[in-house]
Amino acid sequence: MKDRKKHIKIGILSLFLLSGLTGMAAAETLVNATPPTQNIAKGETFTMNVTIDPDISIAGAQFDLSFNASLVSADSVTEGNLLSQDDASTYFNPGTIDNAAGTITSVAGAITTPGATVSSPGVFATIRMTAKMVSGTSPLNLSNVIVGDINGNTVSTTVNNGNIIIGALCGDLNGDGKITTTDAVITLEIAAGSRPNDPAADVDGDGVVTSLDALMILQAAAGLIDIC
Ligand SMILES: [Ca+2]
Ligand SMILES: [Ca+2]
Repeated sequence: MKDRKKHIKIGILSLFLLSGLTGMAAAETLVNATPPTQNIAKGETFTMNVTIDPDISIAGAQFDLSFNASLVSADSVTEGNLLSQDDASTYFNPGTIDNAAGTITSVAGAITTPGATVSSPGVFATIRMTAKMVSGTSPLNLSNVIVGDINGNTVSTTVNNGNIIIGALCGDLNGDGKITTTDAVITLEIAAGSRPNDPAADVDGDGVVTSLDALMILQAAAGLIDIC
C-alpha cells in the first residue's frame, strides 16, 4: 500500500515536470508586424506596429525592418507603450531609415529604471510609411530581432512578418477589377494549399488565408458586405 502511494506520487510529479517542460518548449516571446496584412491605396500614408508579447519578463528589444523600396517609403519610427507601460523610464533609438535600400536598421529600446521589467504585451515601435503611386505587395520583414531580459540575456522569440498590399481591389484575386465567386474559389484553393499564397486573399487581415476569407469574398460578391 505504501509503495503504491509512492508510485502515484512519483507519477504525479513526473506529469507535473513533463507538462512544465512542454510548456517551456512551446512558449516563446512573440514579435509581430501588426496588422499582418494591410490594404493601402496608392499614395496613402499608414502605420504599422511592431508588437511584442513577452513569454517572460523582458527589459529591452531591437530589430531591423526591410520593405520593397519601389513600393513604400518609411517616414518615421516612434516608441510605443511596451517598455513604459508600468511608468518605467526608457531609452529608445528610432534606428536609421534608408529609403533607397528599403531598410530601417537598429531600432532599439530598453528600460532604464533599475530592476523594472515588463511582461504584458504592447507596441514596441510604430512605423509611419507612405505607399508610392504603384500597385504591388511589399513585405515588411523583421530581422536581427533580439529581445532581452533584465540580465541582458536573449530570450527565445517567434517572429511574424507583415505585408502591405497597395492599389489592389481588396479580394480581387484574378485581377479583373471585380469581386466575384471566382475570387472566392481562388481563395479557397489558397486556403487548401493547392495554389501559392497571395496576401491579397487575406481580406480579414489576420495574416493567414482561410475559408473564412473565401466566405467574406463570397458575401462581398453578393453585395452583402464591404471588405477591407
Ligand atoms: Ca476578380
Ligand atoms: Ca485571413
